[in-house]
Amino acid sequence: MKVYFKYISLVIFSFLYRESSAQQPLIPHVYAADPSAHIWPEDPGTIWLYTSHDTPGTNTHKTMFSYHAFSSQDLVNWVDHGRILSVDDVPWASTMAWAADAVYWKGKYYLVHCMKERATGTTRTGLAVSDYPQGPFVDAGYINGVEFGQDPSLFVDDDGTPYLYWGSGSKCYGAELTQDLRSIKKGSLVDLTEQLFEVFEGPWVHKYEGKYYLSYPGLPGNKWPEQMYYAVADQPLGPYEFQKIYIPKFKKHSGTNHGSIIPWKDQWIAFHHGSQLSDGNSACRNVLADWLTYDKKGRINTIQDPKGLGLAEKSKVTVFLEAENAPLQGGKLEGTRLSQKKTGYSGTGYVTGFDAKFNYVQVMVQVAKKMKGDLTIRIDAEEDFHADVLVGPRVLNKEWQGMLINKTAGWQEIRFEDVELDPGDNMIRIQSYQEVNLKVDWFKVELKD
Ligand code: FUB
Repeated sequence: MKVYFKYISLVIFSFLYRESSAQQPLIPHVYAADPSAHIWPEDPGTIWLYTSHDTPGTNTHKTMFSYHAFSSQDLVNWVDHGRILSVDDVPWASTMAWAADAVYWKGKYYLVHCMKERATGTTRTGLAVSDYPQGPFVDAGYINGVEFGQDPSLFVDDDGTPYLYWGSGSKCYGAELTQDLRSIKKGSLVDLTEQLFEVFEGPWVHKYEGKYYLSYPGLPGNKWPEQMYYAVADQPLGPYEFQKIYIPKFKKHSGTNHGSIIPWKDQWIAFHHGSQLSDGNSACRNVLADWLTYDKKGRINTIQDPKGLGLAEKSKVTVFLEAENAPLQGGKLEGTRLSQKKTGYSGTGYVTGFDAKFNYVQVMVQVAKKMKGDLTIRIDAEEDFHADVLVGPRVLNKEWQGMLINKTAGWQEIRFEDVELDPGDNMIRIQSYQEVNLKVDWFKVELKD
C-alpha cells in the first residue's frame, strides 16, 4: 500500500512539474504575434520587440488592426509601450495589420509593416516613422515596387546596404532598397521561392560568421501548422541553400508561426509565437522565445519542444504610456492640449488645458484577459481639485469618482491600487470637475497575475 502511494505521488509530482515547466509566453498579458526583435545601436542594453496584435476572442486574422512595442533589459521585466501604429492612422490602408519589422535608419526609427490598401485591396509594405524606438509611428506611405508586400523584414548589411524581404502564399522575394527606403532599387528584385523549400511566408535574415541565414515559416508537405525553416547563403540575395526545420511543431502551437533571430549578450535568441495564452486559439497568439545555438559547422541546432528562456517563471509587465501620445495610441484628448513649455516631464511633453469642466486625457491599455494592475499617474497640480479617474473597457467602470486630488509640489506620482482591466481595449481617463492648472506627464500600470 505504502509503495503504491509513493508511486501515485511520484506520478502526480512529475505531471505537475511537467505542466509548470511548460513553455510560458514571453509577453504574458496581451495577444501579440509575429515578433520582430532588435537591439538599437544607441542603447545596446535594451531589447525591443515589435509585434502585431490579435483581438481577444477572435477566430480570424482579419481582426488585426495595430502593432505594439515592448522593451526589456533582462528579458523578464518588460515594458509595454502600448499601441504604436493602427490602421486608423494610415490613410491609404483599410485593414489587416499583419507582420511588421522595424529598422533604425539615418537617425530615425521606421516601422516596416503590411496592411491592405483601401484603393486596390492588395497588401502593401508600409513605412511609418518616429524619432523614438517606442513610437508612436507616423505614416510615411508604402514602398514602391513591392507587389503584394506581406510580412516584410528589413536587413541592413555590415556595409550599410538595406535589403527588404517579404512573402506570403508560398512565395518569397528579396530586393535591395534605395537609400531613402522608399523604393526597390532597380534590377535588384529576386524571387527566392524556389530556393526556400516549402516556404509559406514571413522571411527574416540574420548574419552569423559571415553567412546569411534566411529563416521562414514553411508548410511541411503543404500541411498546417507552420514550422520554422532556414536556408543559408554567401550573399544577402542568395542563392540560398535550404538547411532544415529548426522549430518543429510543438504543444499549443498556433496554425502559423513567425520568427526573428538576434544575438543577445554572447548568445542567440529565436523569437516566435504560439497560442499558450489562449489555450490553442490560432488567432489569439503570444510571443515565445528560446535560446538558439549553432553547431561547429554553423548549423542551427533544432529547438525541439521549445521551453522558453527559463529566466523566470513568468515575465513581469508594466504598461507605460506618455500622456502626450494619447491621441496617436488609441486614447483621446477632450478639451485638453499638448505642451512642452515646462521642464521636468518625460517623453516629448505633457498634457494640459484643463480649463473647463470635464476636460480630460485618456490613454488606452490592451490586455488579453481580465487582470488587475496598480495605476500610477504623474501629474503637476498647482491647486487642489476634484476629478474622476476612470478605468475600463469604455470608461464605464468608474473607479475613483469625484475624488479630491491635492495640489502637488511640482511633478508627483498619484497611485491607485488594483484597477481592473477587461480583455480588449481599456481606457484610463483623468478628467477634472473644474478649471484647474493641471499637467499630466504619463500613466503607468504595473500588471499583476
Ligand atoms: O499575423 C498575421 C499573419 O499570420 C502574419 O502576417 C503571418 O506571418 C502569420 O503569422
